[in-house]
Amino acid sequence: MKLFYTPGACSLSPHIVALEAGIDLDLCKVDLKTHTMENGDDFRKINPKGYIPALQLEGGEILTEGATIVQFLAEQKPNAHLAPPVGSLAHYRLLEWLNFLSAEVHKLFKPLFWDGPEDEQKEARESLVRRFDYIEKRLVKDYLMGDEFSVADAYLYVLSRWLEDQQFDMSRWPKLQAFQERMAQRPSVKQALQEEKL
Ligand SMILES: N[C@@H](CCC(=O)N[C@@H](CS)C(=O)NCC(=O)O)C(=O)O
Repeated sequence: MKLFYTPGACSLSPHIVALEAGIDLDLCKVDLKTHTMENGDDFRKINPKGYIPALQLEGGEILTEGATIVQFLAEQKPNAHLAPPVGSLAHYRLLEWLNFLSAEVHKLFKPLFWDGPEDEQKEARESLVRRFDYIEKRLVKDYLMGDEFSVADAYLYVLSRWLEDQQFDMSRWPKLQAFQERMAQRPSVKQALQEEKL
């Protein structure tokens, strides 16, 4: 399988999950400003939506949307226990987290990364603080779903790195900081950061 990625962007989450699952990935870097791949081809031919991540499956089909890709990867290797069994309540808890991270947290970074108008940036920063205050309260155990790592943690880790990039005061969220340190110790995270040259 091939992952279309941009270093440090949301595609880092499926990259980490694939390593956790023991799935070999080819990596293809995408420049988001020009929408081109390393060979100069237009990435929009791969994903007409124009954004990463995109996963090319063995048969050539393209799967998009980070929250979907990580579930797909987890289900390829059920013995890696990266997601609870489909149909269990825990599975819906996982979907609840993935949807929250995607729709209510990830999107808020957009005006910050793409230099949106100042008032939009201010509003996004205030909303992000509220969202991460909520996450901080819910991080009562080592990981979002409890004692065990799940695919939602890879997503949260990537989003929490962006807080640092955007100079948020991380001391407001000590449990999140401890979570980041815990994640940084995982071999999958070390390897993904190294492969993305971060
Ligand atoms: N809904 C998509 C959003 C992905 C997304 O926002 N990707 C960003 C990088 S983190 C991107 O490629 N932005 C460039 C663009 O939208 O043109 C998902 O969750 O996978």
